[in-house]
Amino acid sequence: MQRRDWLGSVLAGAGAGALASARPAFAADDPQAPGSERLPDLTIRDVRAILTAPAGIRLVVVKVETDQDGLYGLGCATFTQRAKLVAAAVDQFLKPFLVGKSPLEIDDVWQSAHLSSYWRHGPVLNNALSGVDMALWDILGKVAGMPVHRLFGGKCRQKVPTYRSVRGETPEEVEDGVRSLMEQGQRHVRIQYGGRSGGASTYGVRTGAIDEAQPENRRTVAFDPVAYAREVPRLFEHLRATIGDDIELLHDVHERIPPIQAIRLVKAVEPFRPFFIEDPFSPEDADYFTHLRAQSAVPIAMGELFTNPREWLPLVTDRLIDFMRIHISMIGGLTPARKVASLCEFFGVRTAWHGPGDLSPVGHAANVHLDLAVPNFGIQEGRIFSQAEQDVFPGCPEMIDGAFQPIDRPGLGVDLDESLAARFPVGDDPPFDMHWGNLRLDDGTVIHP
Ligand code: GCO
Ligand code: MG
Repeated sequence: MQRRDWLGSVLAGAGAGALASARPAFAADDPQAPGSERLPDLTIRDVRAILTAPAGIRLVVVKVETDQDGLYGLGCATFTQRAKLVAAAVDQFLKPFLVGKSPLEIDDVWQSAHLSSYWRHGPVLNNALSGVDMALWDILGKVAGMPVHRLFGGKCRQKVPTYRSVRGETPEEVEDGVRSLMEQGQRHVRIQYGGRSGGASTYGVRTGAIDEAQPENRRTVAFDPVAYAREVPRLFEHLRATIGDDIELLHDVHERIPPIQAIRLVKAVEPFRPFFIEDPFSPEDADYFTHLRAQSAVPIAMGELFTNPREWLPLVTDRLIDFMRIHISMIGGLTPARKVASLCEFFGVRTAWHGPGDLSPVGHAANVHLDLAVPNFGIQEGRIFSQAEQDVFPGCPEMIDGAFQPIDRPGLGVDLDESLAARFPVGDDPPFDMHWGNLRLDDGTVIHP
């Protein structure tokens, strides 16, 4: 029956004593009724972890295959520091738990898999679950012929503004980096200060050289929190003086300095109007946020280390942070992240999902779909994907003029070429990235990485 006729009959029914006789035109379980459940009866046939490192960073992607040939989903499960542990959790535990179940009962799969280990909310199991969860949203989008952002209610914006990072050993070096990103259309730039030798990451002021004579797992990176906390406000001052106000500046403290020094640093950069200051404290020191809030109006971003709702609930409901920086796979994927975004909406907190190099293009795509669909979007950490990444992951999010473009292909819109992925094998965990657990003060005290 044509929709028009169906409506006509309903209205006619309504005309003729609607209250008494508006019998529904279709029985509740009539498969012919418009919009009734005509999705295929699918089951999960296989769940597999795929490790690859096209940019030299260990990535974990989960592939969920259905019993319909060629219909599969991909999800990001990247916990780069413990990639092989996540792969084991997927292959040895989630696969036997999920094979034979429906891929379309997404939240039930999430809840049951989450509870299946009894002990929960850890980064390894959360990432394994995230890989499956994102893959199920990918499958549903493909079945429905819709991009995931449409399943989330459709676009609230036409593109996803991003920020990218620059670092340097001198203010002039950082200034050059900011200018080059501005030429590429970036209006938000994260500025980091610090040396890089032997793998030390983007953060902090390095005082000592790397002791190359030491075996890898005992090499330390020296860091001076006092010099760092003194230098960063000067960096902001230099950039405001040389580049001016026509750029949003962000900075990541990366939870590396004592909380009281972080409060002083945040207050010291306040005159230079940072867009946000990220991770001033570690999750363990979250009670300092009330003290910071009482002394400064600098926007605060927090969350990449969160794995448990107990970590973000009080910070959001007490309005102690302004940007939610969660790494979506660390909390279990899109299903919980959507709920966090909705919670944040009611407390004036905007999203700024974690988007580093140790997130696969599938994970970046998941960020973009959520960024397009939530009303309380703030900013997205972005990056440009290398040719190798684009070859291994056809459909990588595209950056134009500082913004990720909408992904309007069904599902998450990113695929994986497994034979190419195999050309970038992941080595043994970990090759002791220098500073994870080896960042120390001059007196040898180990500090947060
Ligand atoms: C960021 C982060 C990262 C992390 C990295 C850890 O804000 O992008 O702080 O750079 O250090 O993801 O593996
Ligand atoms: Mg960070």
